[in-house]
Amino acid sequence: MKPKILLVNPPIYDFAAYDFWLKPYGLLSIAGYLRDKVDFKLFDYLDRLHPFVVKRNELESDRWGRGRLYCQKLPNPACLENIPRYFRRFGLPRELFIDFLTTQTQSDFVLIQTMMTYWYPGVQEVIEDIRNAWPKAKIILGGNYVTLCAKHAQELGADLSVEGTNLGPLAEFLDIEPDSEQPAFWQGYENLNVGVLKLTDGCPFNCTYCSVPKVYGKFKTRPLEHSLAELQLLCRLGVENIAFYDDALLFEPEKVLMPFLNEVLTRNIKMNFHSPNALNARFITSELAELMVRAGFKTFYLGFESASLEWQKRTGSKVSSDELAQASQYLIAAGAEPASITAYQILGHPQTDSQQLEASMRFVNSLGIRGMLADFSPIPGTPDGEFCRKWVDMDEPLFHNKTAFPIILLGFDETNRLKDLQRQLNRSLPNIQKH
Ligand code: B12
Ligand code: SF4
Repeated sequence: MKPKILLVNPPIYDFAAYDFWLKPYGLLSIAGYLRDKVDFKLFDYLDRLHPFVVKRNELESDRWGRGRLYCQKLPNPACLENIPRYFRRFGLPRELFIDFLTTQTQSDFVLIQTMMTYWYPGVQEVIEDIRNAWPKAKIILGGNYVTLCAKHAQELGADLSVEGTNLGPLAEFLDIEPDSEQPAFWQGYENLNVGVLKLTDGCPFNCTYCSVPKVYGKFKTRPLEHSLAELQLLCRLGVENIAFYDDALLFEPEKVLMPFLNEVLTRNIKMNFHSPNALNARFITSELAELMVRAGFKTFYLGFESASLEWQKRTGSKVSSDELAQASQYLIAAGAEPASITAYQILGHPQTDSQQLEASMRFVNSLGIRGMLADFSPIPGTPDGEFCRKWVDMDEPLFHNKTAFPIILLGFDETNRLKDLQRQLNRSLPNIQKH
């Protein structure tokens, strides 16, 4: 008999959360690798097509499949009680999961996705409910929080924590050999309108605030046929929007992104593509911009962070101001709407003096594209995250919270002033729409 596995994407405990094409892609990929050898069930607390959410039409999706998550207000956690923002629990109500557990046959294993390090209270909640309802089930955690805060995660009481990308311990624990040629288990959803793809792993840069180089090692491309098969599966399931979760999607584009997009055109696949995880403007040539627009890219999020040369050099020189300007021009010339091009800039980075954030925001605005402040989350094990021990206890992941840290560093008034300025600058752009 096949083992039974329940897959869970936990609720989020945070000051803010929005379904910005959020899918538990690590968990679905693992389930895909085990397909046919296991009986799966999926409970995704963040699924906005779940009947509970669909009934509340105030949570409708925007034209690219994003939208607000159902939420309930909570008191701030004790260590963040001085942060003057409302703390909430985002995702399906806890009772729905408890009902689900009491009406289903027990699974042998429960695989839980972990994501942002400071979202661990959601993982804790799920573990508690499973231990109460299904005491015999073996609980397995994997993903970003487990990888970055391994010691902390071990204290949550799971039976196995799969750190990083090595699936050996998982295969051994389940006694099943994963088949990494298989696409992710998208069939776990009854209704699906948004999918995710990842054509590459890792990144060739070494930014001082980022964990990717350490976790993934050398940049590698994934087999093109694998990604195309997964794209076809998503098309068959009726998906209209796909977000790329790559860290360096545009690096060596002739090896993977360009052949992938050429196939999309050859096969006449109509899909809206998005890049929420930031593209590197350095690699956008006029040819690549034209291909991306023609093949269906609708939104372009570019990682910029600061126009200050000193700050750029200090943090890894991933992109320069000229490269951002050039890339914006190429994208606009290729037919991208200027309002669909957004440059992210870090708010609350510890080298705040050299960052010259306000001047950088004005520079982005002068290019005629949108700016977006990406609140800084200090990550343990990175040079900048370790430096933040000066202000917060980095061994308590709640202090990595991206809403809290800029307020702790810059103060509430300064944080609000910069956010207001960003809104004003964006409103000053002609024909601006929400993208
Ligand atoms: C996609 C992504 C996002 C998406 C959202 C993803 C989601 N579903 O929530 C978007 C673009 C919205 C996003 C936003 C942000 N992100 Co982000 N994001 C990522 C990214 C690129 C991938 C995460 C992911 O889905 N991994 C899973 C899959 C895709 O990876 P994989 O390699 O195939 O997985 C393998 C293993 O990890 C393992 N595995 C993975 N999951 C599981 C689960 C189980 C059960 C098992 C057994 C194994 C397993 O098996 C897989 C196969 O080998 C990571 C960087 C990275 N490369 O990990 C940053 C990362 C997680 N993000 C980060 C940051 C900083 C942010 C932001 C704070 C940025 C900002 N300032 O706005 C925001 C926060 C949003 C919020 N509301 O708080 C940080 C982490 C911060 C932290 N403290 O945890 C990371 C690590 C990047 C970095 N800079 O170092 N992000
Ligand atoms: S370019 Fe992006 S993914 Fe690569 S190291 Fe820098 S921040 Fe991380």
